[in-house]
Amino acid sequence: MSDASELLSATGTTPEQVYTPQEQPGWPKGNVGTLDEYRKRYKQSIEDGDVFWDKAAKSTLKWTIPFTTIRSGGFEDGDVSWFHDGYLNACENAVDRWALKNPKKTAIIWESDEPGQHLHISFSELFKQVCLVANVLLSFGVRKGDVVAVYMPMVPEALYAMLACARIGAVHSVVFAGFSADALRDRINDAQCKVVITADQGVRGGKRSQLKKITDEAVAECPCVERVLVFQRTGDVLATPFHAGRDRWWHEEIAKQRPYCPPTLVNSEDPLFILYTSGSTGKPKGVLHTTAGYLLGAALTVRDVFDVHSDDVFGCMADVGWITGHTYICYGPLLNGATTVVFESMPTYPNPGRYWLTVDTHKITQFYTAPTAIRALRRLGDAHVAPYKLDSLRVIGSVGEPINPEAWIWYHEQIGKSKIPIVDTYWQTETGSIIVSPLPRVTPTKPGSATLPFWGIEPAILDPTTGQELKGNDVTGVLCLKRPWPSMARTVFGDHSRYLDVYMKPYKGYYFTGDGVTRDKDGYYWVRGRVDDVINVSGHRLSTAEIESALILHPRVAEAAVIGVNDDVTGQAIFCYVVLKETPAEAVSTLSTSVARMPHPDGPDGLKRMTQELVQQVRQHIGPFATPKRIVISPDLPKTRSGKIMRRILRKVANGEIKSTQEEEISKLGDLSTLADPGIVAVLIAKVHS
Ligand code: 6R9
Repeated sequence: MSDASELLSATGTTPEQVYTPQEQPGWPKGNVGTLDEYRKRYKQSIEDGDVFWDKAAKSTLKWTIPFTTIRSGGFEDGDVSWFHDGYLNACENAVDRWALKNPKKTAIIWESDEPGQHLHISFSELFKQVCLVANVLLSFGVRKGDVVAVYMPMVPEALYAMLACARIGAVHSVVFAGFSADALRDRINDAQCKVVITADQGVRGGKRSQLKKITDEAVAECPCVERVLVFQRTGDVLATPFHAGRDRWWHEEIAKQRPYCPPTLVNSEDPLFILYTSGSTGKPKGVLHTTAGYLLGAALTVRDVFDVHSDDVFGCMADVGWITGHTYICYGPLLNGATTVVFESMPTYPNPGRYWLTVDTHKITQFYTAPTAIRALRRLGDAHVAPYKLDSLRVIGSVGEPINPEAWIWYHEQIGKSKIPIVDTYWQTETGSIIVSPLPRVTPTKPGSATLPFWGIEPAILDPTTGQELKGNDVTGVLCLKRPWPSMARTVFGDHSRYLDVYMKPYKGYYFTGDGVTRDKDGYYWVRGRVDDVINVSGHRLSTAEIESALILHPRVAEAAVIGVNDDVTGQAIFCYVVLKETPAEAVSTLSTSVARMPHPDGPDGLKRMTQELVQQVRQHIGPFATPKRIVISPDLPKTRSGKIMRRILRKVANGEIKSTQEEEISKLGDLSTLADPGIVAVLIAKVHS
């Protein structure tokens, strides 16, 4: 955070173009009618929060035992609770209500990796499948409060697994299927999962991933795991290891069960799930969400930010392994009784028209993706969009990172045909659901701005150095929230003091998001990106410390510093500076065998091999999505005399802001007088830019 002021001062100016919403013939009446209505309801949600949330919770969710208390606790001790004497079941809310009312209606459309292969799953079928899996989990001894790891590809069974946990009051911990065995192992052990649910293989972009093999590798170091439940996605039994004592096949287990399982009575504040996310330190945090407040945030944002009506088909292209998948593939759409799309493939498979083919095929009404996908598709050209009608769309959304105006305008013109509103939705794993966003057909939009806060969200912009709130418009600082909201994370699993340290303590009395933000002259919010050591690669949150820890595990690495560099497609990319241990050639053979095989790192071949090994090291420790873009092996890092790495130097050199050692370039680095060895700057510039 020490670099926050510097990061914020580097942000650009705000373009002024405003897009005013237009009414379209034939569209249903919006859930929020006008900007005045938004302002009125927003005002009530802040000034008369108890009345607002009481009504919202009662009209949106089905309560088994209604609540009488609306909110208690606060940021200071991190003891926030909402509706805490109420009881309900998340699965009953997402599934049973609609299975009873409209059993034949499609709950899930599965678009498989191969175009043309899709499935429609009705609410009654979803209900049955979820009950079967819930009974399987009960038969494995899973009980209320137990944590179940879910390591699944994008198949409906991933949702069945999550909802089955919710049904019996178990806590799901979904681990993105792109994570490596090491990362999966750490997450399983942290939450002491007894059961892991996975698949034989994943299929994406025509390629298979070995999920069960990876799970086996992880579970070999997880003494807590008693059972592994394996769904057959490909049925390639020869390629799938199976340990008869511990493993069970999904299809065999559900065949033994009754397709009804009563929902467990769950308190509003009982945990619903844990989701690990990267923070400023190397160890991922198990962000814990509870039941009622989370469900309310998911349901209301789908209804109002996406203007969902009951016959809508909600197409969120995220992966269930991330918060966006939890809230906008699984819970949010289903809580509204809408149809949700589970998309197994990728935007460019088998060609860059895949998203648009999917929209037309399933008549998707709300389409939600990340700026990185929009930028990549824009680059590939408009010809891939041209063959598609896209006339079912009513709202298109963006999430995960700031969207640059060029990408916004392309999305608006090419996908939105210059008439469909874009919702640039700002939120985080910790916020549970969207907190700043336009409302479609209501809020005038400006490309690149997430615009205005959602119900009950009171943003505050603070000066990062003094912690003073910057009131009024035309201010830039760090984004904090002033009051608790229902879907906020309640703790970090097993480490409440870390929760307090990261979110509540940096600015007393506020929740700290970790993002920099500008409030412009119209009161619109422009989220600038992280001011901490978190980088955002293709919308995936990664901690620089976590990547550094992975690099340091390599026997030859003495030190590593990782920073984010700007990238036209992925937003940011991983740039690593690595210092090697002294390894004289003659000493190499005495090190571990993998090291002994390597040539000495000083030669060009040695350097190339070393770099490849380091890339591999990060992929193996975290996952392929964390592949570094560049690794620079340097004799040292720029450090202060007290030994602190001066990251701003590394950042400026890597981003090409400083390319030569001419005095006027070097002066752009600011005060270097605290550097222990000022000579290192020229060495770094030469390494990076020669
Ligand atoms: C939902 C999600 C959270 C971080 C967040 C911020 C960035 C997300 C954004 C955005 C600008 C948006 N972020 N949406 N920045 N505009 N519309 O992405 O959760 O993975 O926890 O990441 O993503 O930096 O702090 P998560």
